[in-house]
Amino acid sequence: MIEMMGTIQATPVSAEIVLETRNDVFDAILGLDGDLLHHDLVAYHDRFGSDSLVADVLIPVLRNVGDMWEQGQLGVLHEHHASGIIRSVIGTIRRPAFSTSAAGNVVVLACPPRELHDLPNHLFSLMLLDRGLAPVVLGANTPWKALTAALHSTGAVSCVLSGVNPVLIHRYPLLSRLASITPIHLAGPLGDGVEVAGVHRLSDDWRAAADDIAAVKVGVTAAALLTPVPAQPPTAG
Ligand code: B12
Repeated sequence: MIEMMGTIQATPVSAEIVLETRNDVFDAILGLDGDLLHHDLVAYHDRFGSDSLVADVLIPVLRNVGDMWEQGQLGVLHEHHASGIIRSVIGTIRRPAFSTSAAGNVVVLACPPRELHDLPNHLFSLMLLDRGLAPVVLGANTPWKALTAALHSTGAVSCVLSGVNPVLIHRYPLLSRLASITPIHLAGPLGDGVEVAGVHRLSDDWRAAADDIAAVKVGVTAAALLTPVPAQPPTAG
């Protein structure tokens, strides 16, 4: 991979390698082979970057794990074990936060109260880092008050909320308040059917979704530049 102007250019990957890696990763999950799983994911990331690791490999594999768990072909132990390893891989490959200046770049990612599926928060944060953004991941089960405080204190250009349950449908006043602080982006089934001004549904295509957040940042920055600075009152003397 090469780094250009704060964004990562990864080596293009063939469909064959993607399929092969998905199978290897899936086998490592079935075999509870944490070392192999960790190794395969880090090696793939080193060659092909975060977008491909997340969108081409991990999301399809996680979905498969969920389907097989539902059908009783795979145990809760596999789901827990795989989640733990994936979380540690994310920690290993995450570029140091200081490589991106936080000012004007922060995106807050969170799951609402009672939502424990926070891997998408962490995985998406890798893709945002590669787009020159500074993700702040609050993760699972974030209280609304804590989220509000985080949006104020970071001056976030966007807030991404994700989850598997469409629980927000009854929280319109709360969403409106959050959207008055910064644009809100909903991802996953959590966002189904929500229609609130300032609240946007992200695409299920992870690359398109990450590009949309990067575009929001550009829009917010441009708006700030275009906003006329109020005239200063004349100073005495
Ligand atoms: C890993 C996992 C867990 C881990 C979570 C670890 C973690 N820290 O995240 C643990 C073990 C904690 C867990 C717990 C539970 N889980 Co679970 N889990 C999963 C699994 C395998 C992956 C979750 C995930 O990351 N999904 C992300 C992707 C893979 O999901 P997807 O459906 O393909 O999403 C598509 C779009 O919606 C979109 N999308 C989704 N999220 C996002 C986010 C962004 C940013 C973007 C851009 C797009 C996007 O992208 C995909 C298409 O490209 C799923 C299987 C699945 N299909 O999701 C089950 C699943 C979500 N779990 C399920 C269940 C039932 C549970 C439990 C209730 C089990 C239990 N009895 O305890 C608890 C619930 C805990 C809670 N209160 O939240 C069900 C949910 C059914 C439902 N709709 O209610 C699923 C679908 C499994 C199944 N097939 O039944 N789980």
